[in-house]
Amino acid sequence: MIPMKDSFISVFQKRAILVNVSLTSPYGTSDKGRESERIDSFEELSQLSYTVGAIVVGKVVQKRPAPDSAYYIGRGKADEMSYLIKEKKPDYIIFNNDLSPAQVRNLESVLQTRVIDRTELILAIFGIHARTKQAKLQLELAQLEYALPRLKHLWSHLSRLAGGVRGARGPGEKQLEVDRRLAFNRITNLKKELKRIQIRRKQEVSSRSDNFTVALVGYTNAGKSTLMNTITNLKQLTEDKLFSTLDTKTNIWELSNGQRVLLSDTVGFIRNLPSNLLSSFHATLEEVRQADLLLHIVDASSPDAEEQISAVNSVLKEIQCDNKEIIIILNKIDLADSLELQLLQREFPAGCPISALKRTGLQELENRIDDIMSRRQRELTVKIPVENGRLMAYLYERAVILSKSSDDSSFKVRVRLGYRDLQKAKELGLKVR
Ligand SMILES: Nc1nc2c(ncn2[C@@H]2O[C@H](COP(=O)(O)OP(=O)(O)OP(=O)(O)O)[C@@H](O)[C@H]2O)c(=O)[nH]1
Ligand SMILES: [Mg+2]
Repeated sequence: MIPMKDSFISVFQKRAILVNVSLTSPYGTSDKGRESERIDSFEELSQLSYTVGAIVVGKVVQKRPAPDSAYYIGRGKADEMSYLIKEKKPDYIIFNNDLSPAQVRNLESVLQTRVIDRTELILAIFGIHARTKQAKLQLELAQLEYALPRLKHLWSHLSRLAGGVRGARGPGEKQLEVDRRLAFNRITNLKKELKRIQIRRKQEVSSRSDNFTVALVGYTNAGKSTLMNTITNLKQLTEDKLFSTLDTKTNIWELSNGQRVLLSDTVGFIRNLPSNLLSSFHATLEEVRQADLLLHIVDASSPDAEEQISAVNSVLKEIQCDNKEIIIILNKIDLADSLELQLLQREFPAGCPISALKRTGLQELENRIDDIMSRRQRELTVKIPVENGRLMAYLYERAVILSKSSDDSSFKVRVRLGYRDLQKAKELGLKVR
């Protein structure tokens, strides 16, 4: 048996000390480093911890040029933390950084407290919110990939719990080997199953390709689901917590001029999203990949709005969606500080200011989408019964006819036309095959 399930944390109502190490290289940091630096890391870590229900009893910060290879925070700071731990008696130490299995092991032996890194914390949040089969499978894959290099550590951790003896030895190498093989097999099976889901998803999405598809993307908690609910009258979960949505929901959005758009809401992004999470969630992100247009929802009331925008752009690049047409939506303008909003608008002049909650700015957003739809064209082959002269006349007027052939009862026509005209043509009886 792989000790996976039990060893994944439940931090709910547990006492936690938060640790944030800022890496401030005197020689300059990488772009990713700078991005992490500017976002209010502690605020975000607190929010992540709040989302899993932890009770924060202390905070520790450290600035250092590079992580310590053995302890990440450095041995001196780890010793110093022991005093705080004696006083606050936390159940967990939560790091805002990703730690190697060895660093976790070393820290736990000095601090005598369970240490959780950023990826494990995010996995715990995903664990709370994974409801559909697909989200659960994706999560299990990400958990296994995270746990595999840490199996030995998890085992000794479990045997400690079971035996109550600190430092008890883990399983023999043979047992570990069996577990590794089991984990590998499960990973292979999960990947196959998810690939099947992704292919099915791809087919489903492309079977709707005669519709103009729009996907909501954005930093977690920016207001994607709220916007989706507001404009499509859906009632899905929106919460002031991170990663409320873990799957994709698609619904019809009928614009006020009668145009119909398929709108998808999906999982939120975060800076330094663990890469195995991103690759596990490929099936969920299929909608984003195939969308005709992305709406990038930004929480304009957040002091970190600009950094969040660049974190989302990095993820879009990673999933090869950075060359898609995108409208930046500056949401929560009802909350935003007016000066900060002005600065943001200067930085993103094409940004569309709205409040999803108060329903303001939505008409302008619709106009922008309608405009893009009228410009965007697609090619398709259609069969038109000879007696449908109105449709044929409409296509001659509005579409580019690329080729045409006929038999006794119908015309077979290859046309290029705008999405907006496609909808009207459908009303006249055009059937897309
Ligand atoms: N004041 C205000 N609050 C908003 C607005 N839009 C969303 N919110 C709030 O922001 C919080 C997060 O909204 P969600 O819609 O769940 O955000 P999300 O982007 O779907 O988040 P994840 O699914 O976690 O990625 C909720 O408490 C919403 O009520 C807005 O325009 N104004
Ligand atoms: Mg959501």
